[in-house]
Amino acid sequence: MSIPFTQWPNDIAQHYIDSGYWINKPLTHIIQKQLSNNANKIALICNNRTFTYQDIDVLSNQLAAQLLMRNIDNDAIALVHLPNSAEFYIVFFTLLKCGIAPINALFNHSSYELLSFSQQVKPSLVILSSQHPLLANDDTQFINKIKSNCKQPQNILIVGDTPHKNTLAPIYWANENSAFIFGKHNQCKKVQEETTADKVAFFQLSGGSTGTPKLIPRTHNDYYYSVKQSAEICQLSNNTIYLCALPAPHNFTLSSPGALGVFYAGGTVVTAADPSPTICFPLIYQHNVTFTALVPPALHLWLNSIADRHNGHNQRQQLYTLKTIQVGGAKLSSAMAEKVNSELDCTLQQVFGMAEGLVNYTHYTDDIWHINNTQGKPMSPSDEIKIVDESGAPVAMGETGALWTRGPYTFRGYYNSPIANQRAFDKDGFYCTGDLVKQTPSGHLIVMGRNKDQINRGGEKIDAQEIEELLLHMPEIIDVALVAIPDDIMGECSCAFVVCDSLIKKKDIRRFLREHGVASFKIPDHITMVDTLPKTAVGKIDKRCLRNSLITESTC
Ligand code: AMP
Ligand code: DBH
Repeated sequence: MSIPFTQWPNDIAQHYIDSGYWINKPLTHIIQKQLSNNANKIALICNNRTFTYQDIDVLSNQLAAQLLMRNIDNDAIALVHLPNSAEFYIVFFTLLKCGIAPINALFNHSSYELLSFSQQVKPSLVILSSQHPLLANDDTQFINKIKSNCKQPQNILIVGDTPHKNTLAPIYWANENSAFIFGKHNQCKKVQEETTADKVAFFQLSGGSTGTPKLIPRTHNDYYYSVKQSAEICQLSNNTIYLCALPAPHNFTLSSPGALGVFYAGGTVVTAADPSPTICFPLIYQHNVTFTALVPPALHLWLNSIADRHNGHNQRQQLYTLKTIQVGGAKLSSAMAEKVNSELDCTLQQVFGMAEGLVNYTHYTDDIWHINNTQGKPMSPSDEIKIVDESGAPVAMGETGALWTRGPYTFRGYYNSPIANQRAFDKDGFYCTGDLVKQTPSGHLIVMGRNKDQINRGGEKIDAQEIEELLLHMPEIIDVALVAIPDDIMGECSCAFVVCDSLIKKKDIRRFLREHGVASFKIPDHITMVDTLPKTAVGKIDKRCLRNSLITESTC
């Protein structure tokens, strides 16, 4: 049985096929298409290890053969938790070849998030990294917990530390010590791919705003289209050398155009552990990187680094080959936008996207005002958007309203979430993005704010309700609200307003969340103790009033 998901209505699906958007090919075709005349081109560089397109194909066949020996059902789900590395992509293509749909958790997710995802889907396979503190510190306890959320037989695969040799990291079953034997030259029978392109290929993660982390089913057809269209708009070619510095599973770095766009174009992906200048600048220099994607706080670090009086000049020289910097995930200020060109001597591309689908780009041909001041326009001629006021009526051109969208790569429903879907979609299948935008006469969007209960901490999304619900489990806490407050570097950070019935310290609140295994980016940056929380006329916590009332000096 295939993974259930909300399909596009038949007539619309047929329109996407007839228009040539959905090409009826599985995502594995992105690598396959390079095998005829680009097989020996370097596709991936990771810690001085290089992998050609041929290597990716051969190694993923070998790993697939091992997985298939376990008789994991076709259409099973795997939970994957790997760092930015060659193994991330090889595992991704392996699972697609097997018809197993991955959920790629972010590497800065921790036990709380992994257990929540596994509880929701009961995965048939979990793939973990020995490099994560969860395993490095205490493997048996965490593995036992996650196993109890898995389907029988519980398959837990461990990817070991990155080797110094030019090979794949050791990969082994958690209960067996011997690693599989891989060899770039050991041919292995090609996996019989049974996948069809209209099925769920994998799940993206939603930033969330309703308490439970939600999963976004992405089909081969819709995701392949978003990759292909992105690669074309961004003019990628086999000369593109892309630095993947943000988390690899993120929709931005995977498909806008991201690593998949680069593979589609036959270029090379260089993986970086994080977007810091210390890690990225030497990689850009060493591998002649031409293209990369950043969130605004990372761009801020890069600009500071090259502004350094002592070695800023040398640093700038390391970026000599870099032509384009994409910035997205959170709103970029016009002042910072201008500096991409004036200080870094690169072309800026703004990207406003979402794991649910819709992606907007500024184009190379746009005038400088649109590049620096807008978040781009929808990438597909078939993206439909409406910008509406609180009554649902379209706003006048140039006015701010809520953004709704549907299109050939925007999903139609969260996995197994009928109640959330009722709220997230209208009767015509438009998805409510939760973003407030205005549109310029040229069709570009400017993000003005948001009407979802979320904090955008420099591109990392925090679901306010998820943290509030957890904190209410602390016996001393009787009421709590998590809100976004402005931050010079992150754009926004989080502040928890807490009402307690007995004395607790702020550090106890943070420790409580840490002990529950919550990812560290979700731990409140500020905590303010208050006697009561303001309420609206209908009795809901008045977050707008809280944000306005913030006296930041006393919050840390
Ligand atoms: P996610 O749900 O985690 O995929 O995050 C998508 C959300 O990130 C969007 O709905 C926006 O709220 C925000 N976002 C992404 N790109 C930008 C951008 N360039 N400017 C402002 N907000 C952005
Ligand atoms: O923030 C995002 O989710 C995002 C940003 C840029 C995204 O999903 C994308 C591009 O595809």
